[in-house]
Amino acid sequence: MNKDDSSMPEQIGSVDAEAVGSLRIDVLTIFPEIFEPVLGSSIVGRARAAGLVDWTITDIRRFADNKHQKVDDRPFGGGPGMVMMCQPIWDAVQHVEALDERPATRIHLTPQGEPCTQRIIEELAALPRLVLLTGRYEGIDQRVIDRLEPREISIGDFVLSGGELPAMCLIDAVVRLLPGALGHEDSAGEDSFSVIARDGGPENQRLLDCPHYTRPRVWEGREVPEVLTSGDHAKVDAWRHEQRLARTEALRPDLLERES
Ligand code: 9D3
Repeated sequence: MNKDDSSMPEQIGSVDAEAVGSLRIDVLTIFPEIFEPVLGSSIVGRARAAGLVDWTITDIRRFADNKHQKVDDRPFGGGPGMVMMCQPIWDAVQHVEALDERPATRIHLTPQGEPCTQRIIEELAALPRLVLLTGRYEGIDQRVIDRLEPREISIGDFVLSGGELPAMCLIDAVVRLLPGALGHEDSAGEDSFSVIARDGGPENQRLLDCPHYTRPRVWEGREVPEVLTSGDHAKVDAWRHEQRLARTEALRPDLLERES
């Protein structure tokens, strides 16, 4: 378990993670226990073991100023639900930011935020440090948001019960872009939504991925497209690019109109 305050970058083999510019992420939440099982697995966990990223998960309740560890209260003006109070959140942010001298980019995961895109993820992956603030209940008292001035990000126009899953989505998307995080170096460049620069041309569009096939060559009477078994790599590349364009035109024409 990676507990709060255990934030020293690890030195793995001969690679000094600090020297190559590792990413530090601090998450503030009232559900700290749900992060490690997800983040500890797969690419993100391996990236941490390799020293490319480190994170701390901090329980906002630690900063409650009352013995009941209460961090929410009833909304002024009435209405259903509860609102997260200013003081515990302010104190938690001050605490985690003091754990490291690198400047932090504050991010509040909220349904009101800017819809997340791969372009935003790429921006975040270039930063040294992220502090992610996740809300529960009806949200966070606006005054502490106004004082913290975080970047506000949503993961899409659907309603979740809190910002924890969005924070984990963001961390997964950012960490897999860190140099060395993926086994196959080219994998990230061929993702759906990644910028295509084919033949070094000016094309700067985010396309959907092409279809993929593996053995057997014939399954239940269904054959793999012949070009993929031809051994002609140039033809395979051209076919894949056509498939990406055709799929994007058919399924997501909005991606072709929007500037990346
Ligand atoms: C159902 C309550 N809504 C008002 C009628 C407001 C509301 C508050 C808090 C709705 C959802 C949430 C919890 N969601 C998040 O914190 C959240 C979120 C999301 O719900 N969808 C997409 N991205 C995000 S980022 C954070």
